[in-house]
Amino acid sequence: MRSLEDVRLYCFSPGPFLRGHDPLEMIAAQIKGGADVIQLREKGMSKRERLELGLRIRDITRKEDVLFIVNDDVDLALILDADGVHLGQDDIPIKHARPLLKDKIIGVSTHSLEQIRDAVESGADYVGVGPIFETQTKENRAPLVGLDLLDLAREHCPVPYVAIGGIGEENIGSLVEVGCRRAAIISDILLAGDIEQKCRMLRRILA
Ligand code: TZP
Ligand code: MG
Repeated sequence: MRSLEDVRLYCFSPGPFLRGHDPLEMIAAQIKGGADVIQLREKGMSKRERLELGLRIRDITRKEDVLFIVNDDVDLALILDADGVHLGQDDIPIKHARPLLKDKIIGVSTHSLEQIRDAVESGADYVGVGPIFETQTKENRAPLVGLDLLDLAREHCPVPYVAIGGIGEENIGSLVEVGCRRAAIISDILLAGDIEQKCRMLRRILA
């Protein structure tokens, strides 16, 4: 299995960016372009719809040796035999999720150095750090943390950390400048005319 250390490009199921396309085609294009992770993130779907899409994502990620992470739902992560789950600050705390998930990956969204430290102390396998830049994708986002928190994470975060929020072709180089080579990107990829090419280009900068 691909290790978290090696993750560069962290990608997502289409969510609101589906716009009549085939979700599996959009996911396959991201994988072809070098996605290391696919996260099932479908806030608008029923749990049953998430389960059905999740089964198909499990299938392709297993075949292609890409990590499969489920957003929010610990139970779905188990049912789908995903590689892990991603939890926000308002989701199930790690101490309750860990006994169920055992050695599966648990990632946690963080918005401050204190939250990074708490997540690591609780046993997070990786943390998301953001929002780095302005984004329209997440409703009720936390205040922007900017590149400064990535700078702090480089010094103080002992587990892999993934930058998120408003990252795209025009600013991804600034992550690398502060030593961060892991980016979670939604809209810049899913709105691209050629998703595979876009991923390839973004990943090359992180490599
Ligand atoms: N968490 C913090 S910002 C964000 C999430 C899920 C959305 C990132 O989406 P985009 O389109 O890459 O800015
Ligand atoms: Mg969440």
